[in-house]
Amino acid sequence: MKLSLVIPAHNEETSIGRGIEELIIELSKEEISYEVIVVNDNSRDNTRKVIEELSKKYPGIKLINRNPPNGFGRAIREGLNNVTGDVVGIVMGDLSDEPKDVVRCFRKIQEGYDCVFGSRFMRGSKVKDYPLIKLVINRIANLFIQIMFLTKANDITNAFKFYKAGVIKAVMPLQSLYFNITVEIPLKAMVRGFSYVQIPINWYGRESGVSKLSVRQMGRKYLFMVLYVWLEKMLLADEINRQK
Ligand SMILES: Nc1nc2c(ncn2[C@@H]2O[C@H](COP(=O)(O)OP(=O)(O)O)[C@@H](O)[C@H]2O)c(=O)[nH]1
Ligand SMILES: [Mg+2]
Repeated sequence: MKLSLVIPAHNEETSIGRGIEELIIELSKEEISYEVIVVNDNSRDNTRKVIEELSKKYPGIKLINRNPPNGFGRAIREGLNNVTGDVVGIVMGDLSDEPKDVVRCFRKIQEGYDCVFGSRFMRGSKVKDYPLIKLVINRIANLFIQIMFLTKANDITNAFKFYKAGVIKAVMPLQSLYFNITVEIPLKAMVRGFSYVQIPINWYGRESGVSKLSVRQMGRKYLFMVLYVWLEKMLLADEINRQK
């Protein structure tokens, strides 16, 4: 099974090079065949150069340079449209995720699950330097999602998730332009009946660079996306009832 990693990047020159190199070293050690698709959104710093240099050393790296308008969701979607692997993982470019967790998620998919969700809030997880306000909003938002979708998955808003390639095809077309894509993909996969498991992961707050996620700007977009997929779920349930 080949692993395709999609990494969105916007002004990450200080961390992305080291992050990808550590990731690739771990994947090589585990003898996992891979491609790393970096989707760069018009970074004003040296992100592009850093990736271009690194891809000379590691041909498994593919760089996509997007044209404006920017957007986390737009970038992820473009990355997903270009994957060629059997398993797709979404990983951040700011060193927030651990290479070992990438391998663990990939192994879980190999066990047979359609989706593997990394959770920062389980026994065995470790979270470092998560801003307090974001943390509180995160827990409330995830509780809301858990109630709406009757699920034990308690970190749906976390982008760090892995899918069989067929799941990604089944959730298309995606609508989100921004960070709300982090809820759109897993919720749609759940509603469509794919199997999933969550495993504890470690997460580290960024040591350099600037956070691009503004909860104030994104809150409404997350809410609308959760409601949107919830309505899809209701429609599907209604259709199943009609056929009975
Ligand atoms: N391509 C692209 N990547 C983005 C955009 N916004 C954020 N990212 C990347 O998405 C990842 C997560 O963003 P980050 O700022 O760390 O969010 P936070 O951890 O929630 O504060 C990082 O790798 C960013 O470089 C964007 O508009 N386009
Ligand atoms: Mg981050």
